[in-house]
Amino acid sequence: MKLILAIVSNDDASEVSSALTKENYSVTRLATTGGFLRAGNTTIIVGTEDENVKRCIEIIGEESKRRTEIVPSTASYDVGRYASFPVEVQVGGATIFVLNVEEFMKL
Ligand code: 2BA
Repeated sequence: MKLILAIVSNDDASEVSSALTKENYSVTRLATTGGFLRAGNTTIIVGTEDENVKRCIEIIGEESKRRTEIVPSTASYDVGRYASFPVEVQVGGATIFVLNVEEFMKL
């Protein structure tokens, strides 16, 4: 058995967990914070048999693809004057750890 820890963006967390649940994976979601950006993200925990790991990672990848979005940004160019312009930002993606599970029990 394996334990999969997948860190995904908050925007993708619902789609990832719904898609996993639909394919009968048991899922736990934790609200987490990235150490570098100090922004919220979501850690998804899945315990599953070895033969299901590949499909689980596929689903996470499908629902959290790294993509570019255009967002409005504001810059100050003079005292009290601001200009708004669109900037491209990278969103999505997943950081995944797969761990061996020594024991699994439900009491
Ligand atoms: P990613 O590498 O895609 O990582 C996204 C989030 O995944 C991270 O959020 C962190 O919460 C988690 N994560 C990634 N690698 C991990 C690991 N080896 N162990 C535990 N958790 C891990 P943040 O820490 O806020 O990082 C956000 C993004 O900032 C990263 O995206 C990366 O592109 C960049 N970054 C992170 N650390 C950096 C550093 N020391 N220098 C430059 N850029 C960094």
